[in-house]
Amino acid sequence: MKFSLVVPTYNEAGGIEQLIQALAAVFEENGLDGEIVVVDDNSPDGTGAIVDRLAVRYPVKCVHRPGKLGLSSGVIDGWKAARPESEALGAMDADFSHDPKVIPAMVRALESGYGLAVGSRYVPGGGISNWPKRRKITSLVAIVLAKPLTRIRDITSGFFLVKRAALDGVELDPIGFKIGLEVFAKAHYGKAAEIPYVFTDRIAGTSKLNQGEIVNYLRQLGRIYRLKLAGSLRR
Ligand SMILES: Nc1nc2c(ncn2[C@@H]2O[C@H](COP(=O)(O)OP(=O)(O)OP(=O)(O)O)[C@@H](O)[C@H]2O)c(=O)[nH]1
Ligand SMILES: [Mg+2]
Repeated sequence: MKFSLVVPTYNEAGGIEQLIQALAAVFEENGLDGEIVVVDDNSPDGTGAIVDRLAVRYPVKCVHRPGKLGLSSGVIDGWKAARPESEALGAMDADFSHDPKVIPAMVRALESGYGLAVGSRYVPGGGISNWPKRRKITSLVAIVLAKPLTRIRDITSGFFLVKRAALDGVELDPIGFKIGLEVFAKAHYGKAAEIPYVFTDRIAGTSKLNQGEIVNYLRQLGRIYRLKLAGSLRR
C-alpha cells in the first residue's frame, strides 16, 4: 500500500538528514512505497533547504510555510500536499523519538484490514526511555483526560498511519500538538492496531513543547468533548 508520511519540522537541521536516510533505508529494505513529506516552517537553522537538497536522492519533498504555524496544522497541510496515489497518510516527529523500524509493521497492519496503525508506548513491548518523572506524569494526565474519547491506549501519540478514506469528510482541528487525538477521536477507521515502540529522547535540537501547548491541548480536548456531547462524533 502506498503511503505518505508527514514530518513537521522547526529547527531540526541537526538530525533531519539522518532521519530521511533512515526512513529511505527502511522503505527499501522492506519493499515499501513510502513518500516523506517534510513540512518546514521557515526554520531559521535552514532545515527546509537541507530537505530540498535531499529530494534528488530520496523519496522526500518539502512543503515550505512562511513561519512557525504549529505542528498539527503542519501535518494537515502535509497531507494536502501528499501524492494522490497514497492510500494511507501518517505523521512522525523529526527528532528520532519515533522509531522508523516500526513503520513496516504499521503498513502491514493497514494492508491486513486495520484502518489505523498507531505507534504505541502503552502496549506490551512499548515504553519510554529516559523521560524525567515530570514529563511522564504530564503525559499520563493528558491520557487520562482524553480516555473517554477513544479506546486507543497511546492517545497522545504523534506517530501513526491512517487510511486516507477514513479522513473523508472529517474536520480536523489544526490547534496545538496533538493531531493524533483529532484522528483517533474523529476519523472513520474501523479497527485500530497499536504497534509497540520505545520512545527515546530527541537526539538533536531542542524541544518545541512549552506551557502554551498544554493550554492548547486543554482547548482541543474541550472542543472534542463538545462535539461528542452534541452527538456529532459518529465513529
Ligand atoms: N512545521 C512545524 N513543526 C513543528 C512545530 N512545532 C514543533 N514541530 C515539529 O514537531 C515535532 C515534535 O516537536 P518536539 O519539539 O519534538 O516536541 P516533543 O516531542 O513533544 O518534545 P521533545 O520530547 O522535547 O522532543 C518535531 O519534528 C518538531 O520539529 C511547528 O510550529 N511547525
Ligand atoms: Mg520530540
